[in-house]
Amino acid sequence: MQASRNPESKKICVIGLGYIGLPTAAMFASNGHMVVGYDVNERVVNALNEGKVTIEEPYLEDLVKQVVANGRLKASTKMEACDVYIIAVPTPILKDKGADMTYVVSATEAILPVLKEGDMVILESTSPPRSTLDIVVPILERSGLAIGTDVLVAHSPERVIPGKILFELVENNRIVGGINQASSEAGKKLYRSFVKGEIYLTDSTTAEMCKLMENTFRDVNIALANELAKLCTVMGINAWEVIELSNKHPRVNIHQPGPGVGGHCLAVDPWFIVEKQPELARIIKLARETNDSMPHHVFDLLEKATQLIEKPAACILGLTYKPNIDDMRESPIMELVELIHHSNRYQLVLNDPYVFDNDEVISDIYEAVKGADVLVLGVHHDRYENIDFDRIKGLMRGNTIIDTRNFLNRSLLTEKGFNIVLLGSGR
Ligand code: SAJ
Repeated sequence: MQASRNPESKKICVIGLGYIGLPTAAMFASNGHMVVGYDVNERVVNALNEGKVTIEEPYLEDLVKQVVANGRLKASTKMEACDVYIIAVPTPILKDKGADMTYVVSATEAILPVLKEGDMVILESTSPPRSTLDIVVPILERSGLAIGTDVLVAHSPERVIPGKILFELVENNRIVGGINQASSEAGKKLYRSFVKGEIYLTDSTTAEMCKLMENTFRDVNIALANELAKLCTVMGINAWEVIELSNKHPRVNIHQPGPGVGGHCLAVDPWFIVEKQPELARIIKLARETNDSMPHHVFDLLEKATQLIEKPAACILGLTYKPNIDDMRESPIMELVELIHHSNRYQLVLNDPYVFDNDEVISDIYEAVKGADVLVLGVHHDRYENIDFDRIKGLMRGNTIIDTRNFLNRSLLTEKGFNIVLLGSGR
């Protein structure tokens, strides 16, 4: 790998080539830097070196192909000396709802043998408050270098939404929280190479808390919508209408109810705050529990709709954690699938245009619905917009559709003879 002649150009190592690390690596590589993507997974490394990506994200493969072909990005399972190390490894949630920081620890330890004076280390992984100070810095100190002067350290949380990652990496505002002013300034200069949004400077612990609170804000608001949905169901009101009309108020923005909250962010990050202050983080915990209850709520709707059928045949449309992506992480629909299996009552078929590696999935929707007593619309993929319901009607054994997203045209389908059960509606 050739060093660039541009004096601002750095040799950057991005550790962890997942949903965030890979697009970030490609972005730095296409903006004047030489990038080494480090990952312990050989499959990911080999694929990248062939210009292929292992995740589905619009425009990513084209960008990766380009920067691999022009030699600005390569991947390796071996750590090599660079100027900047960006840690973008997963921080999964443990059974007790605490953050599993093992990957952050091993990523930081992997840097140690090659760390030298003048380097910078940035933690991008979503982490509980004080992780940069209490986990990353003490490991780096084992190098004998003066952390904060010889080596600068910052936390700069990723804030991009799957499906729009490349756009949001550039356009979103960014926070850089250094362990001191020099670290913050250096981080800002680095991200400026591709970020067009504002870059705000703060300390590392504040940056960690900002990231967690952004996702918590969304999770709590979705919980409020889900609570409203349950209330409306028993009170004979339509929650979707309540939300639409309430949101006409200039200072109200009620979120959308649904079958639950998935993904590796909203369903996880609030727990990292609860972990630190369980006595104080009461609304945050209750919101998590409310959203986690939604697959059970949908299961109850299903049970009610099929109570007179001995061995009901159910078909679920949409399995991913949100529409138009292939990401199954923490998908509430998979939790629903578990509940259905556990009940031992149903014949179950799954359908999702983005999911292939599941034996229960029948890709052709018209095959999948054959003989079904009830359909559950779990995720509103755009590709479901053109479903031929006249054809579906002829293929199903029953006529009930549970719509968990207010996606279907209820009056039209009722006219066609379907029984539409809408989550959040007591009407
Ligand atoms: N959902 C609802 N109702 C809503 C909005 C979302 O039920 O009104 C559900 C979705 O169906 C999905 C889940 O919430 O299951 C999460 O989806 P999302 O689109 O809200 O967010 P993520 O998890 O894909 O990405 C979030 C984003 N955070 C915020 O918008 C504050 C993104 O900017 C973060 O970078 C990302 O988390 C992350 O990596 O932390």
